[in-house]
Amino acid sequence: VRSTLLPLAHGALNIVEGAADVVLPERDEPMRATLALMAPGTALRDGLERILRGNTGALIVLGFDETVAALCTGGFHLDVEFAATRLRELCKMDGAVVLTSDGTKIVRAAVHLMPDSTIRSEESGTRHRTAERVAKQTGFPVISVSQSMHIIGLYVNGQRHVLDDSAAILSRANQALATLERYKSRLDEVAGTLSALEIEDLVTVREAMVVVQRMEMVRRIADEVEGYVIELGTDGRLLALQLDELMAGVDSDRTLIVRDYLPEDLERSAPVKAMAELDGLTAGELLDLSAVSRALGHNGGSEMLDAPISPRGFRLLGRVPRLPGPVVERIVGHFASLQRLLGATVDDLQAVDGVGAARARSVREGLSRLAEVSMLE
Ligand code: 3AT
Ligand code: 3AT
Ligand code: MN
Repeated sequence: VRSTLLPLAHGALNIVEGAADVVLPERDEPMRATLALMAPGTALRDGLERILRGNTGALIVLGFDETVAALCTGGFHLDVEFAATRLRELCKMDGAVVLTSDGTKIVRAAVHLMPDSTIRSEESGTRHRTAERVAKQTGFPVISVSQSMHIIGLYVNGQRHVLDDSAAILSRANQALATLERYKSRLDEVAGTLSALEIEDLVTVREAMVVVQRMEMVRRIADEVEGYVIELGTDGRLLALQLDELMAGVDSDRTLIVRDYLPEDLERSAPVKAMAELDGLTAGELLDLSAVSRALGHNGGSEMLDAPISPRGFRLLGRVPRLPGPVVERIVGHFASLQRLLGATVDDLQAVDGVGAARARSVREGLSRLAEVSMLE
């Protein structure tokens, strides 16, 4: 299951089809999906906590197929609903427990796992070595609960993750959230400046790219907070609300600004490609405005950053209330630049397909209001 990065759909203008699919690096997704499955509040986590408290260890494979079956010796076959108490009892026995990958059924118990011993493992104890190897060999996540060290470890996708208690995660999450707040207020500042420049037609590539850059920084730190939210399960509810509030509209604005400033062609895939390029920038590249503008397809030397540029108007039109996505498309398609749109009369606006007298007036008023507000800033 692919979880989308941020569950933030606050009236997002989903203008670019598939844009919502452009998420941060794929590599974290199996890890996050598994962390969600074993987060506080889930039955699996309850079972793991019981095992820790009961001072027994555990070796649990999250998934069953022929590959897993081939590694299993001994033990016995079960086919029962998962229950935290059942898991605890079964883990009192030596050997491993095998669950279905959604964690809803217990398939095998007390099995001895014999993974390929040539698979490299950094672990020392037999339990943890086995966990790491089985995870690598089968591709399924494997959980180990250490009896001697009292920790829950997760092996997935070649990574190892030790589960922390919620208090420790929350303190890291709150630090990340404070950073996010700072980044977000800086983003709001530069975005406001850009709006004012757009209205006066004084934008250079640099000012537009600063907003894109700040947006990426915000999204990246938000992604980190999102990871904590997932890991915290029911303990992360408040954090999720704060994150939601801070990130309202950021993703949809990202699509809009990219579409405003893509060099020429607006073929359907261009914005999606540009956003994938932005996702691919390293932290170092992100600090370099030339690299950011190259991701959007503006090639040229550093003097290119000082070149004037005009937006198409997607982002500012997105600020006009109650304007459906398809209408925004048609209006921008018709006028092709924000300046021409700002100069349009109600009559001009009515010439656009699907824009009647009432809507033309509300767009006209909305734009005038935006212009006034940004002059005051
Ligand atoms: P006890 O009768 O409880 O001592 P057991 O057969 O129940 O033995 P366990 O599965 O509890 O055995 O394993 C106990 C320890 O034996 C764990 C590990 O340190 C060691 N051990 C088991 N199998 C191996 C192996 N293949 N290679 C090295 N050490 C092993
Ligand atoms: P602790 O941190 O002590 O819990 P460990 O890596 O030191 O883990 P041990 O060698 O003490 O592991 O083994 C503890 C138990 O782990 C013994 C057995 O119930 C289980 N175990 C170890 N290897 C396997 C295996 N290959 N298949 C199934 N169960 C295993
Ligand atoms: Mn041990």
